Amino acid sequence: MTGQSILVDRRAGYRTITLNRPDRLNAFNDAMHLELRQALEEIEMDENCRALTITGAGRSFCAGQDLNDRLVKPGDKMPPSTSLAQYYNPLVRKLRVLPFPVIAAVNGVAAGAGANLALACDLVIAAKSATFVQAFCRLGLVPDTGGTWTLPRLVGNARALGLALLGDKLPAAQAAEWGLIWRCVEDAELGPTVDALAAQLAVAPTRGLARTKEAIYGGWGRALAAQLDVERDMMRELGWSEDYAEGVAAFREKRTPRFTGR
Ligand code: T3D
Repeated sequence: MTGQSILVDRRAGYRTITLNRPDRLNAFNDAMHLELRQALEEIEMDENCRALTITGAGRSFCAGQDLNDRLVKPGDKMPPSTSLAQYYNPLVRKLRVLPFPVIAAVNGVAAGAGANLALACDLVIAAKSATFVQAFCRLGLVPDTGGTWTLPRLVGNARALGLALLGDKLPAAQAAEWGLIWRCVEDAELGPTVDALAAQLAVAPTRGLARTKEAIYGGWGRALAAQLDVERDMMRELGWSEDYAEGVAAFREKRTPRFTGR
């Protein structure tokens, strides 16, 4: 699918979504939300898609909500926003349940909901020149798109609060050092690194990876004893999978496995 606000590129075994409103630093308006939602629904239904990358056109990853859609005349009251219920929350939920890994390729500034969209992805790779900005505090808002949940879990309360209360730009290298993201690479290396990773994931045992992300995210809300039960149940299921049989056979035959994702 090729829309105006997002571009979807079909690669061998994976798809790439590019947020495509570069003149607004890829900030979200309703049209972009709707196109993204439709693309994700189509991608989820595609059995041949085993990884997804999300990036931004131009010099930004995404600047969050398009604030031009929120203009009010001086003295007017801002109408209550429905964007979280309508768009951002379903978007995060969808990314979390997609049955394959999602990579954020953060090519430039990621601000507000754009920063937390990146952090809602399973792997975040950022260009060295990219920055992460919890811009909400400059507007009198609270970090959304999962930010209040994701940030303290990734970097602890001290850093989460520093980022959320001050709204400073966090450079990608520091984000990687703090464990907020998986990797920071030279700008010219971002595309090739992410493509190689997505291609690697597209031939990986996808069903096992889907259960892995489900177990790790779900585990944040469970006690160890309950998590052990989850692992047991998932292992029982995956023990019958074609990919497990293939993985064991390939190991014994000292060859590269040919995983199908089943
Ligand atoms: O109401 C609701 O729906 C609630 C939900 C809220 C979710 C949110 O995401 S709230 C947070 C919204 N986002 C922001 O507050 C970020 C605003 N942008 C910035 O702080 C800065 O632009 C950046 C730090 C992202 C980048 O700074 P810089 O200096 O590199 O670029 P710039 O010059 O500020 O921006 C370039 C252009 O993009 C500029 O337009 P112009 O002057 O060239 O015509 C700027 O206005 C535009 N732009 C940047 N961010 C947004 C935007 N236009 C609309 N909405 C934006 N969010």
